[in-house]
Amino acid sequence: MTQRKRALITGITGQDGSYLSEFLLEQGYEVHGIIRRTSTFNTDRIDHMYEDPHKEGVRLFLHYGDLTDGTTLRRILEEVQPVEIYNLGAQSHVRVSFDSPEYTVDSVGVGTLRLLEAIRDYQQRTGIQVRFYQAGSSEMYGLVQAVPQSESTPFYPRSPYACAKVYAHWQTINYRESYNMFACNGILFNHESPRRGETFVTRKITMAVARIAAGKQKKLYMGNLDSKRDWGYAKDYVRAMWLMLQKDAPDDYVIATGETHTVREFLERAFGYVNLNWEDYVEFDQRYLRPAEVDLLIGDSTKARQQLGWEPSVTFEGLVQLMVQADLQALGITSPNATGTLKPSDFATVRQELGAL
Ligand code: NDP
Ligand code: GDR
Repeated sequence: MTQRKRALITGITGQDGSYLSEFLLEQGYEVHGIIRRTSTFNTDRIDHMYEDPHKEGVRLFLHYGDLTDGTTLRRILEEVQPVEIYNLGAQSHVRVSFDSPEYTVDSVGVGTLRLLEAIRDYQQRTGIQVRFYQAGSSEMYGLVQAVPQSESTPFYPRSPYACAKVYAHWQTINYRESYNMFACNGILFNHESPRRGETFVTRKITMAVARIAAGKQKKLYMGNLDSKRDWGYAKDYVRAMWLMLQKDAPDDYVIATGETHTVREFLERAFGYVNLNWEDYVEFDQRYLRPAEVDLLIGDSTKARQQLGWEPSVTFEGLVQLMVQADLQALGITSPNATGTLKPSDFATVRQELGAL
């Protein structure tokens, strides 16, 4: 019998970690994830996959660790003996990285270095080849140099988070070239889903739309509405991570839809889905502005499309709809038909049930 492929994921409790785990389990992998000890549970996104490890045939295992703790990373590597490692763990909020720059750089930048060093020693000692994926970001492009942004566009990072990602990107290339490691950088543009963290702009908007429609919220406070992002669907993007590690040779790839929209357009479409006018609800609050902003992101993923056979499956309109629908459903509101928009009158019953009328 051939042994199952074993993958290790840092950041397994995050949006991408949860989708990637599902995907790898479907592919027959044994999946190991690193989680952080917290005083309240942080495993909501993966609870549906988790089973008692004492049971026969279990293929998802969790280990306590942290990217700021190199000793534990080494110990987990020895224990798990993975053939693929996906480094998704990060303090991933750009605005927060201005408040907490040292910690952000420690987890995102030095954390990647710790993991690469652990892999280098592990490979040298055991002779086992490990394939490594680094979760790079379109934030690395920062101040616009040229559009659309491709693998050859220069970086100009605009936040502690983005600076740390650039460092991790170049360390990954450096380890590939210095130690012949199979190490790939994905340069992923924004990708969203109903599992997106609640303080990122798309999810903040779709949750507010559902709550406003249900009469549970009156206003939505936002920052800069002019910035443009290339938004895709997270499930499509984790497939690209895996595809990179299945190639004969390691390389770096941009993953993006090639379309860009302003935050304002996202608002228009999300509120429009429930037939509300966003301007009646949205207020400005400067605490959501960043000291330096990234104005325009639009990715050119030709290389990934040609060499990995990757394509996005969800349009901007489809993404907004599926996120609003999921947040409405979470409040017990279901759309009368899957494609149509909802009228405010459709929410009357729900409002009544919630005691909001
Ligand atoms: P999330 O913020 O949803 O998840 C981040 C994960 O990292 C969580 O599991 C979190 O654990 C974990 N984590 C945080 N700090 C540490 C640490 N010190 N040590 C170990 N783990 C830690 O991010 P996404 O899933 O959206 O993104 C995944 C990766 O891809 C990140 O590296 C992000 O920077 C990058 N990226 C994301 C893009 C996007 O649009 N989503 C685009 C491009 C890159 P906990 O649950 O305990 O907080
Ligand atoms: P981003 O995502 O910074 O692109 O990083 P985010 O959703 O936080 O912001 C997108 C844009 O919206 C503007 N904005 C607001 N943002 C938030 N969070 N809250 C607000 O109230 C608000 N109002 C306006 C922002 O200024 C920004 O221009 C995400 C993260 O997932 C990173 O980890 C990842 O690397 C990049 O995407 C690609």
